[in-house]
Amino acid sequence: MRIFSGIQPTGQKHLGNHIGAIVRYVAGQDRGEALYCIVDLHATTVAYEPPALRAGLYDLAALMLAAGLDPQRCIFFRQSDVPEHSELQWLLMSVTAYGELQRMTQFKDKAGAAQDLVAAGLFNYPVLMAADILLYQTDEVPVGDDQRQHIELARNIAERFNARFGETFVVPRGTYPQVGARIMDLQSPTRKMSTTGGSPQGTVYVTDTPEAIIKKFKSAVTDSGREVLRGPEKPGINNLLEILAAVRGCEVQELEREFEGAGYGQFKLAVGEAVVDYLRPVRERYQELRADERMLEQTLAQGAAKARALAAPTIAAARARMGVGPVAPQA
Ligand code: AQP
Repeated sequence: MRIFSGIQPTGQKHLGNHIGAIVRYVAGQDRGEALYCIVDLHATTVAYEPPALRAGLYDLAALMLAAGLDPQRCIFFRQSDVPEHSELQWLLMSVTAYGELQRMTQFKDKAGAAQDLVAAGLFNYPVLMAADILLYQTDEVPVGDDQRQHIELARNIAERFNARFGETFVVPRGTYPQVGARIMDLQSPTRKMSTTGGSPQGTVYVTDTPEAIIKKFKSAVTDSGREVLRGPEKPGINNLLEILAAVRGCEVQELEREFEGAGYGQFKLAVGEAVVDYLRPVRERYQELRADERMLEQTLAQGAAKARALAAPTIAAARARMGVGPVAPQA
């Protein structure tokens, strides 16, 4: 079974990225042949500064290794080191409808928030994501809930290509965590915790100090009730319950029983402390790994060589079926 997922080297990674994606990447190493890619090309589709992009890449590579990615048990690489991703994106654009891309909610959100230029790359972002996935004949794509629409598009693109040019791609399926598929902003719990659209106090970063984490949880927005129980009118408490369940690996019902009669203040502090304990080993290991950029470069380069070897037959098949380039020599 092949697992693939990509993650952007933008900003610091938050608790949503960690629970919704990174811890599941680590688990995937024991479930199949796993490939994880830092998608630096995706990060160029919105306004950015080149030195910050490179620094963000090292930050993220160190963070993922600190969280438990093991380059001996997965293929860990940088997207731009494997030019087949960009080539396949171009080929797949011939089976992607303009109207489909116009319907992508992430494009609409990000285009709406753009200060000046809305890059064509932002519009075509989901096709590059489809190329990332399809290039490796991926079965499963572990992602957070916000990626459902992009995964559906990747499936449609694969099916359309197979129908038009002949069976070429595995049609992938997205996998979503049972708890923590959409961690919400602590200050605006009806909006997802996000790198670009969140509030500073409502976003918990993996590398935040314990003091900062506790402060953010203590000031988390709740509601006018008193009971630590899930409910339709309680987005703040629902989110905190979900975070604690994900961090402890337990059911929300168990937590409702445990915190029966406890006030919101006590509960918020308990969630903050659990998150501090949960992230502490990652943060400590991160400091060590981040200092060694040479090691990070070497790790990513070795991963890219393995990824290119896996990508070669798929890109050759796509080119041949589309009639692009010379006729492939007969074996
Ligand atoms: N709030 C979230 N809860 C659960 N999972 C989440 N993911 C993102 N936000 C949440 C998942 O994290 C993975 C990496 O996402 P990315 O590469 O898009 O990184 P990002 O740009 O840092 O993600 P953000 O924070 O969501 O950014 P913006 O603000 O740009 O929208 C994906 O699997 C994603 O589902």
